[in-house]
Amino acid sequence: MKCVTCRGPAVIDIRRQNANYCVEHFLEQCRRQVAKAIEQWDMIGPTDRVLVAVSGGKDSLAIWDLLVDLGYRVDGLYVGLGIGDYSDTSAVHATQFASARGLELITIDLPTTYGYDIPTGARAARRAPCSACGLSKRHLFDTAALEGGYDVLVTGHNLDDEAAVLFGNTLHWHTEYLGRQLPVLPARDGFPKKVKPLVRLTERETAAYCLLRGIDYLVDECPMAAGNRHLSYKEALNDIEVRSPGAKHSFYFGFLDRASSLFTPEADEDRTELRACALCGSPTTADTCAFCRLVERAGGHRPEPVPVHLGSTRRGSTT
Ligand code: Q46
Ligand code: ZN
Ligand code: ZN
Repeated sequence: MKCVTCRGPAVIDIRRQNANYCVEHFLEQCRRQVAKAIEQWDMIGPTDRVLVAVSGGKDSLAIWDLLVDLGYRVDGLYVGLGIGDYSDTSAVHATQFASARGLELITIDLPTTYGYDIPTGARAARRAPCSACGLSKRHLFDTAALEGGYDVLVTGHNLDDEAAVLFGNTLHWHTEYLGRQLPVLPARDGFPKKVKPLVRLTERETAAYCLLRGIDYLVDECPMAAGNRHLSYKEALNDIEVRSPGAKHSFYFGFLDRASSLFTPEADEDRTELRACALCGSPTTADTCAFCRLVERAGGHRPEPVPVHLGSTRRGSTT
């Protein structure tokens, strides 16, 4: 197996590109794909202050590393979800990554600051754990980006994630979500600009990137993910990809090129109804936002929701 660029010994094959790469040229190709996504969708300006949501897993640490390598000013944001050992270990990986590189990491601990953790909060609120978790994270990421004055919020969604979400939304014809499933959402209506610069890389590639860069990420999956529909969509797409390399890529990028704009009017309709949450001021269609309602039903409490910069890599909460 030879590297497509230098003909030296290859360490990885990328079947959808029908190409093999050595270490150096694989890392270069990862950087190139991220740079291409950023340029193609005008994700990040050269002087932007960037906040990346970090879980301690391969994708978020890979994108943090790649963005720093590409010369962007990027701080990290870690949210402790209170999911037992999983959260404790993920915090260690995020913190160690940041401190080893002298990067700034903001941390928010959900149980300490908001008085609930995902497993018990979800049960009390009668929501699926991933639904309560996704809602909490989205709110805390958005708020931290806005309060911290960041120009753009980055998440580590990769091609597998986006293709699986698209698959689920298409399977059930959630057309209102299809209109919003873009790699860039501009800042508007009280939401920060949100971007996904990893959409051109698969999770196998982000794992390989971390391995080759010596990034010590949390390998364990979240214990609450078991039975999650998103995972079964990923598995289904992986089966298709084995037989038809490149299928995931053409499914997702074909959607962006040819179909996504058809659903934009429906997504825009939802936005016309937005007003400020009576409790926290976040944009919502009701009197109070879904996050504030979740906090209440989960038996938590609302603090002053302003994340605090704690200096380089120190941990703490917003209280
Ligand atoms: S952390 Fe949260 Fe994921 Fe765990 S509870 Fe579900 S959404 S699986 S990315
Ligand atoms: Zn090479
Ligand atoms: Zn609210």
